Amino acid sequence: MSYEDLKEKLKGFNKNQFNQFASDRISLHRDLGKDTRDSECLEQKFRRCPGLSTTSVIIVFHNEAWSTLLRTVYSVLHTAPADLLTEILLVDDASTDDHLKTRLDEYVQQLKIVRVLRQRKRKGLITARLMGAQAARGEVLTFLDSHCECFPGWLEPLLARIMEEPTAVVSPKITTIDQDNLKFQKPNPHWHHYSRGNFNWRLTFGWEAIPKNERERRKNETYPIRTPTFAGGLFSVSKSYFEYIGTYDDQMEFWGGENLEMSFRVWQCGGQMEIIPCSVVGHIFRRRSPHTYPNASTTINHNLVRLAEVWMDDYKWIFYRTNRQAASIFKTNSFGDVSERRKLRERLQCKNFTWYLNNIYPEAHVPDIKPIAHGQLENNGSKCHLHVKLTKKHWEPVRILKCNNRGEAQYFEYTSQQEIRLSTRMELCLHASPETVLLSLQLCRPKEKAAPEQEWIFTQKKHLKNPSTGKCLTAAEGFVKLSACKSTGLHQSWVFS
Ligand code: UD2
Ligand code: MN
Repeated sequence: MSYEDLKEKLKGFNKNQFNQFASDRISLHRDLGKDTRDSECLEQKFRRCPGLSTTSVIIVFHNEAWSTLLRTVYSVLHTAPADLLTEILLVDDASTDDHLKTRLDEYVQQLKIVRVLRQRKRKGLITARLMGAQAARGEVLTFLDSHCECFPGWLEPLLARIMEEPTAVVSPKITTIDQDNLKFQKPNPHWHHYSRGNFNWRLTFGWEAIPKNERERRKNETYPIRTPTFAGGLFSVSKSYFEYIGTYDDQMEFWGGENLEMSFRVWQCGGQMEIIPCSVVGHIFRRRSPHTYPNASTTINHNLVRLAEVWMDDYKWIFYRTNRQAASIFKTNSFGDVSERRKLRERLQCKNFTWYLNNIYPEAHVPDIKPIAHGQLENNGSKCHLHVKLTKKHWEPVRILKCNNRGEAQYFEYTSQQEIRLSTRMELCLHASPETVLLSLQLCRPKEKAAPEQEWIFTQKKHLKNPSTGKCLTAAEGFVKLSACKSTGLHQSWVFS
């Protein structure tokens, strides 16, 4: 690479958080090659017109690169049967890049069925999608992000499922387009662990393997996978069902949370969220978001508090304990008015969140709504509080537990199963290793009862005693360790403050 090329590559990466330099040099019409889906997908037949409903494809964007946006558009045009595709609506969320203005308008004119709509003021993807949905003329709405590519045969299985079950909200299997080299990860028939969506108590979306009962329910690969939540960017829904079920919460701003809100709402109000593995669409996943907007982290929490207030009943307290900024948005009542959304829940006679957890996501670990004790874990002898330095990797055990007053205040909770959980990382438990005096925070292993290393008895002397080792949590020179329980002194005396 010349110096100039290198400069251009870095600039593209900074702006988009993917390799725009590479994208700009790949054909807008690239062929993804041989259809590698499961043979059961290839054998499926679909009735042509009149048969499946027609769809409007809605793509919202904010300052998307030209090549990725247009490759998304062409990919839809090349893969969707013409008689099923009413139009492609590109909804601009007030982009500032020049190439997305007149140049885009003029370019898409030659494509006939592609229209550009513009949201004047930057309000985010939620209201932009609503604008697209309102203008859409197809019977089904199909949403895509602005950096996707569709694998052959992706559209028919989505539309067929909606014909069969009009209350289904269906997502394709989302495959990765590599952010560094734009390589499209093709479906592999030996994938047996088709993943589905979940969430944790910080209300972040994640992926997981399909549990056994759902694997057994599905007779073959063409069967929909029932999913507790969806990623939210790529999906089809009947336009009339989308309206019936309450579209989106239009007071959610910019980015985030709308996918969980819709997942809870659809399930609780009688619909279903599904992933159709015969439908495959690629998406460029990025490490970081390239978007800027005022108070990014409060915005997401603002959206999350809105959804918790409407859909989660008392389980919202678990979320507020794990996310103190959300708790403060709740306390100061600064999440806006949710009365319309609550009325919607009432009007549709939706089930409660307990029903959702028991029936749709019984595999979820549900912490106590009210733990036995909660707060900073403070030592009565050295007056220090327990804290840990967390890594980004949530599955990594934390070895160094400190007890001094330098670290930020962290909250722990003492659960009804006698574990000590870190409130902001509810999956991490205080863990006594019998072979060493070391303590660590490790993934909690709850079954009916806490694992022996993770069980702590809060004694009358305010000791925290691990019965499997018979030892007590002890503050010692800035750290904590396990040592023989003593009847005198305060270094083993703890309080949740
Ligand atoms: C994921 C979803 C996305 C949305 C989001 C949570 C997938 C593959 N992606 O985002 O659809 O549910 O989680 O809200 O499931 N955009 C705007 N205005 C903005 C910000 C973004 O129009 O202020 C557009 C953006 O150009 C893109 C889409 O919205 O087309 C999603 O944003 P993203 O791609 O940056 O976020 P992603 O994929 O992490
Ligand atoms: Mn995206």
